[in-house]
Amino acid sequence: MFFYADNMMRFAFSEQLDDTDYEPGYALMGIPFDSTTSYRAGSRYGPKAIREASYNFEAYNLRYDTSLSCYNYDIGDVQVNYGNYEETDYMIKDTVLSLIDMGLSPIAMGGEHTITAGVLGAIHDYDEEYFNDLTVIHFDAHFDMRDTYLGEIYSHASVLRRVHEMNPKEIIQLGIRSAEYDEYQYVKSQDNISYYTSQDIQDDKESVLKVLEKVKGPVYLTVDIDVLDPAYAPSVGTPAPCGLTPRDMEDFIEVLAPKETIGMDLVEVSSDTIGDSTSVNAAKIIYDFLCLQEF
Ligand SMILES: [Mn+2]
Repeated sequence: MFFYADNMMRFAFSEQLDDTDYEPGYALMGIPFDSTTSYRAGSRYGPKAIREASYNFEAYNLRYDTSLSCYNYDIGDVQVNYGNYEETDYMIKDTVLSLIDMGLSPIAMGGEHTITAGVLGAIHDYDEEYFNDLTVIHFDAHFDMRDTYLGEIYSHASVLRRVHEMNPKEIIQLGIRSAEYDEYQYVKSQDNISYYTSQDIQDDKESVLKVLEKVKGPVYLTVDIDVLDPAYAPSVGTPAPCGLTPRDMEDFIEVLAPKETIGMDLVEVSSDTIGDSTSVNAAKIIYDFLCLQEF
């Protein structure tokens, strides 16, 4: 009898994709690119760390009283070109476009936050009109709205600016607590960007949840794990104190996951030890998201 027959190279509960015999669902992929990281590097190991940590959870989800039952496939890691995001962006887009063609929604495991530009870029290139109706929900300690960072157009600190330039319907930023003055002015000057700081959420989470409940149409989630307090997620590219708790994330995912979610990413995990709380909390967010999917 097999007591434990899973493949640790895949996310727990996922299947291997057989492209001649599969059902529409989610496709998990690692994107181990971390070349523009400015402080704690190492998110290239994020996909490995998240997959390893995912084996801590059980198929029944007590918090939501449901079991993980949706179709989801772990297709492995996207080939990246270290040191060259433009080239990497092309490879991410090519992969995600192929998945969309197959009726599979992407769940990307970073890697640094820059990779979100590739995943959302593919959704944008696939159907621009559809993209214009998309709400991007962005969990992060930082706005990531700089025009450029250290001379780079594509950077973890400017990725949401690149996403905003693609013209989604709306961007809602949650857990923000660190900013550069110019990007803060930019965010405030845009009608279709709103933000809630970690203090706003601590003071009145219920009204933020009510805002999210009202979101209609397609939704994409981008989760920078540094949105959590460093007490829960210390191994990140750019840690910032006074962040959210894992319980806050459970509450947000409960409201967001059942919407028309066309994909998500979880980025900036740079765990370098087994059992690091950063990767455990990252895996938990993806696990919770999948538990609340019905197809
Ligand atoms: Mn970020």
